[in-house]
Amino acid sequence: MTNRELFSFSLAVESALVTRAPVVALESTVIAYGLPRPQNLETAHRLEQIVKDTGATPATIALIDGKLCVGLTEEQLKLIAESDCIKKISTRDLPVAIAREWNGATTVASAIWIAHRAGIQVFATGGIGGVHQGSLTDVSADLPELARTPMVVVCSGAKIVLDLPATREWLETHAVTVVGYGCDEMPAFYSRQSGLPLDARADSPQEVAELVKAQGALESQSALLVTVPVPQEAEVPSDLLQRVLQEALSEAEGERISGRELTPFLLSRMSEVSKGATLRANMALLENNARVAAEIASAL
Ligand code: PSU
Ligand code: MN
Repeated sequence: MTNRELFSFSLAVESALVTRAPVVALESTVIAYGLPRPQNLETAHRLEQIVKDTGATPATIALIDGKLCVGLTEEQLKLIAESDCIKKISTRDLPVAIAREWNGATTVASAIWIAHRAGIQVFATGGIGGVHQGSLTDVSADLPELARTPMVVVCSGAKIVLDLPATREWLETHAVTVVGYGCDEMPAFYSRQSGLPLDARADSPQEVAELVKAQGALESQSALLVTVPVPQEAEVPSDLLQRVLQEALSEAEGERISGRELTPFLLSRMSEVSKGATLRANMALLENNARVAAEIASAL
């Protein structure tokens, strides 16, 4: 294992890992940057509770004083949700964050990097990063990390602000198997439909567990991406979605927002313009994905 001194495990996560009980890793950029206050801390609590109620141990991941924390205390979770000095840490930022003892929230990329090395098999989030739209080439570090991290990653597809066909092609090229959980096309974050193909469909945690077993037997090095559609009642109608998306994208282009600021900017503008409809969808899909991930972790 990677140098243990870099890590700090909560007691609950430590004992679950020792006894090989089911654990679900959760990221923290969605808490610090993906959702507004106070819904962010409420959602973080709810996700942990849903994982527990489904019989698994939640391991929210973040950096505190430069330590790779796997499982947070209430105080640490509050710090990530409420402090103005939390950095967004992707994999490339890990050396700097450790050396300078930063507090930071982890993206999908850095959270799965940490979770895998901590011995966790299953991870849940809302939507993964991917290939961005627009004139500038911007590809989320989530994609290459998925291609080299053998974990089960439960999400609702890639975030709708992205170039979804290009993101789908990237996953295919880099041998990330994309499974639809109870669906026949790849979900599109706030929307249940994308028209994009899946590699397989699974209708139960046991079916996913069989795929994981086969991946393990192959010694595959890439993630199994389990994509779960947003619950029907929380889906954002497509005409509203297209309108708020176009508005957010053109504002970002006009204000020349780029780099790590881009995704948080787009998500928060869409929530404002849609009067909270995208925020409600985001919270609903995060909760649903945490539950599915806990069921899969229990089946493994
Ligand atoms: N899922 C959500 N909301 C989010 C994210 C995921 O529902 O805010 C975060 C994840 O942490 C993901 C990041 O890794 O957005 C992608 O950011 P970027 O495009 O800068 O790599
Ligand atoms: Mn980027």
